[in-house]
Amino acid sequence: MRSIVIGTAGHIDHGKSALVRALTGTDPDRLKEEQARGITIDLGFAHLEADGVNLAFVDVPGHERFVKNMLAGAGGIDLVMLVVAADESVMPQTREHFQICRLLQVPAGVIVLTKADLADAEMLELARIETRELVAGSFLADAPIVAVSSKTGDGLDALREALTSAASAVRGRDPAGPARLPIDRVFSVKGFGTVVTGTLVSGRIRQDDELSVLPRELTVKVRGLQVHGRHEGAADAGQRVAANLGGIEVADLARGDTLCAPGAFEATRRVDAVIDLLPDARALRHGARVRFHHGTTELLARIAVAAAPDGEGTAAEIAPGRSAYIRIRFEARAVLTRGDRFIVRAYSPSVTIGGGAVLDPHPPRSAIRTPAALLRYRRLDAAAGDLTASDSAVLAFMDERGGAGLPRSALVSRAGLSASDADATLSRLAGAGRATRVGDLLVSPAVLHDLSNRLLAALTAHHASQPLSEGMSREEARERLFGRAAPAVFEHVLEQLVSAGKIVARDRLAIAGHHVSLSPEEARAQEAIERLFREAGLAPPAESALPAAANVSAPVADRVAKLLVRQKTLVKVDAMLFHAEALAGLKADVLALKGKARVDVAAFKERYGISRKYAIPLLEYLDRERITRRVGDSRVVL
Ligand SMILES: Nc1nc2c(ncn2[C@@H]2O[C@H](COP(=O)(O)OP(=O)(O)OP(=O)(O)O)[C@@H](O)[C@H]2O)c(=O)[nH]1
Ligand SMILES: [Mg+2]
Repeated sequence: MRSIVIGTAGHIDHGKSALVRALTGTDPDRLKEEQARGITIDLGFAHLEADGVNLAFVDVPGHERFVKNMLAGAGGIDLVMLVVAADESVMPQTREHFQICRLLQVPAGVIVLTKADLADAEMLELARIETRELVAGSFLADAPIVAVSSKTGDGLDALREALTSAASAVRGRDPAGPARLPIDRVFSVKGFGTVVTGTLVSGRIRQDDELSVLPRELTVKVRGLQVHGRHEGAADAGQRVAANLGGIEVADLARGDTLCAPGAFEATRRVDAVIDLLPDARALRHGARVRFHHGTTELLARIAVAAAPDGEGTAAEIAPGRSAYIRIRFEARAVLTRGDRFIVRAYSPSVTIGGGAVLDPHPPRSAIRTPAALLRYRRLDAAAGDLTASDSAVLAFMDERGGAGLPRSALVSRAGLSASDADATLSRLAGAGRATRVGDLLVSPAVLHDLSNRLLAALTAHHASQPLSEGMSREEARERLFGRAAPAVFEHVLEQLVSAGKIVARDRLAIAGHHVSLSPEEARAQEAIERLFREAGLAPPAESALPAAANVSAPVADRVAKLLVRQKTLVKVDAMLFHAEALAGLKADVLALKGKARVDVAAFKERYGISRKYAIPLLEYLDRERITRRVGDSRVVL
């Protein structure tokens, strides 16, 4: 069955709770204090089935001191019943609650003129006119206005009809999104333990699910679920849910916490957003401390004003009725994602001053008042050319990450997409050539292009300055050019360049077709040094003896020796160089002793006619090469 959550809104004493009771038979004022004082203090809940639709009501307090509680209720509603007492007409919290619903982008609603039995035709007409004036140009501009009396029951049938027809036009919430339930109540039920309630604003929760509680970073298990008082195996987005949680005490939870799918959200201290200031609010100063309301949470925060979306005006403050790009810094951790709507109230006196939407829940620590920052805000905020605002934002996040790439998971936790939308977005952007998929990362094609070009240039320069080198080592290339890039991005660039035939990537990286080029002097030295080592066999010369022996300068001897090592003609054993053929011959000779004799240092020295200086490193070399193994003072051949 379809479920719709309907919130009340309106001034104190205008008959919101009486209306909910008249519609559902349930008194939403459940607290003793509420009943004693005849006012609503905290949220109340009731429900009704009409025309095959489940209508869940969230009744809010009208008192100006409890707007905070009203906000905790308004966060998850699909429809608003804007309640105006016919005998009093529009009052301050009628306006404030209406503005809150408008700023939260509640999609639709019904206007109810209550206490019709106390008003004559003229008063009713006046209330009707004033209410129409209030909502002109807003989402409620064409909403039906129904006059009712909760006392006599007049108009209730018409209201039920208006509600079910408005409900049928409401687009359902996304059950494919990540599970997310801002907690509005926590209590314990005898025999069950901890129970939380709230509106499941997206996704699905099943019995036995393991969920996270953010920002506390706790893990809980769903022991049981109730939807509208009935036990269910699962609850879907748009339903009011009571969840019995295992693994947690009542004292460890509070209103404002979020029950959600593990990994889907990351708590944050700082977000970028766009805000609309109410026309009758005071100007909002740069750096102002405010109360930030979102879901069922209230957080203290400071607002840094970046710029107006059109770039006009000063960033020192936001004028009433204007919008602005801002960075919000929270005094505690917030659970937010892109697209989340929020309300901002002045710190003192606490009145609603505006509201807006989160553009980036995890912005980098970058300047926000530069031309580049304004451009970035615009990319995050608005559709551009044939790009939707969401795609444009994903590309902005990707560009910002450079070679590190944007992990696929960020499309959910940062771009606010459902898993299926994230996949569709990836394919769409990659298909259009706007993004490149490298494993699990999304990388800017321009960044990849730039990395390729820089690698080619660096290899060319390397060949020019070190003609004796076969190429740049992978480690050097990675560190110098790909320092902040993901390892997968480095490999991707190499693969692309190799398959395009532009480079050769073996132990070292070289431009395709590169050959080591020796000067005549170096060529002579190479020949001389090689011969020297070949003839010396297992008793080679020290490196310091090479310049004199080959009759070249020390730098040339050094370069050539290194080249011979890279070419594996010479092999380094500890601090000494040996000819590879000498070592190969030694290995074969020692292997031939297998099963016949053990090898000890003295015999080894004698067999090859070498001193201890060579014998010890060579024996250890044989151990490392697994030709021999040391047993006590001698060695066995393996
Ligand atoms: N005559 C008459 N009285 C009504 C009607 N609706 C509500 N009342 C009375 O108006 C008073 C306030 O009603 P509530 O329903 O508590 O008002 P509310 O809007 O919920 O008030 P808060 O929750 O405190 O903001 C109560 O004494 C109700 O009995 C109505 O249709 N006719
Ligand atoms: Mg009430």
